[in-house]
Amino acid sequence: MAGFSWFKKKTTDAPSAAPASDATPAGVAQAGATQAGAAQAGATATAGFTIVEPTKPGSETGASTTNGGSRSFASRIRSMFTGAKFDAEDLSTLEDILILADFGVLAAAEVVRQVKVIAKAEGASSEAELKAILVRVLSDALDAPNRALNLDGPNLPYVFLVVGVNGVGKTTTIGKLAKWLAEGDWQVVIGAADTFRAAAVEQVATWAQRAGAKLVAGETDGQDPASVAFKAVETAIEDKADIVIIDTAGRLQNKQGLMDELGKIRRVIEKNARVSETLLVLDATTGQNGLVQAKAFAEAAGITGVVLTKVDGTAKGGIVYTIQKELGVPVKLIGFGEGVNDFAVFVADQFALGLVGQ
Ligand SMILES: Nc1nc2c(ncn2[C@@H]2O[C@H](COP(=O)(O)OP(=O)(O)OP(=O)(O)O)[C@@H](O)[C@H]2O)c(=O)[nH]1
Ligand SMILES: [Mg+2]
Repeated sequence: MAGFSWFKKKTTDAPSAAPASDATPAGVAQAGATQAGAAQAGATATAGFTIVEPTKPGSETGASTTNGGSRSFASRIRSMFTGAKFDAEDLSTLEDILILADFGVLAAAEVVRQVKVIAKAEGASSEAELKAILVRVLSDALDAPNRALNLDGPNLPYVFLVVGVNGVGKTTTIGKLAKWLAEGDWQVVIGAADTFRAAAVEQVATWAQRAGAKLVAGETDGQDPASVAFKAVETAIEDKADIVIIDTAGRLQNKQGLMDELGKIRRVIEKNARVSETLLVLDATTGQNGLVQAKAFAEAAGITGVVLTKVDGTAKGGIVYTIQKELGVPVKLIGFGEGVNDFAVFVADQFALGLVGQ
């Protein structure tokens, strides 16, 4: 099945997620429009905040040049078996490959056990047959019922809080996500609540412009991030916008003060709106350390979904399995490049196919 579906906004009073086909959204027809003077046009300063009005997304730079616009991501995942073969007679070699692919020792043993049981029942013994069984085992294990982004409920705006350690791809993900939602006709406001460094605001502003999203930023470095989140929600309510996405500063999971700050941001948002999603962004190349991060953020911030980024790099992907098994938190989105389109909804069977390399 295709790896990507639009959350096309319904034109009813109570918006809800309606994953449709891979149809090209209306907004895409606008590609090629110029962005003359877009950067600062419409920027206004109101009592301690800068609000930058969106301009129509154009054909500009962020677009992926690497995947031809295709949203299929199986081919972008690094196969576990590149350069490695396993012995169909002795599945301990498969177990080793799974461990090297970041499954962790217990998970690898469990996957091999299941493959063995099915292979025996079906009389499968060749490497190709066993790989096909492995795909089935992995895609069944990775399937989760609550995979879709929560764009439901009668009250707008839906607020997405995006959290994670430094440099994992939070801001890039927000840019991709905002563009994708905007193409599905959702009106998006981005809150630049990473006030830690000035460059962070510039970076998210560039993404907001690409995505056609309104940006709400603080006026001074180090401004209370919760105040920016509050203002972003307030602005979205005034605008009757659909979605607010809050960018936060990267923080190490063992820095208690910074983790507590996430609680404060959430409480402030909740004065006026509900947090629909708290998305933890994880860099797939960090392997099993991702689980340590996920546990800490789950505890401190109550995460509702994981975004796995950099799946295009040296990532091995097995961490997805461990996180879902151990935390019960679904991987909702994956990022596989730096371009605005290098982003997809996680689809278990595609991911399994990519991992096994079929
Ligand atoms: N290859 C690849 N690079 C990515 C991906 N996502 C983000 N990056 C790159 O990773 C780097 C960090 O991305 P950011 O979006 O700035 O990460 P961040 O989590 O916002 O970082 P901080 O705000 O500093 O904590 C940038 O160079 C991005 O271009 C991805 O899916 N694949
Ligand atoms: Mg950032």
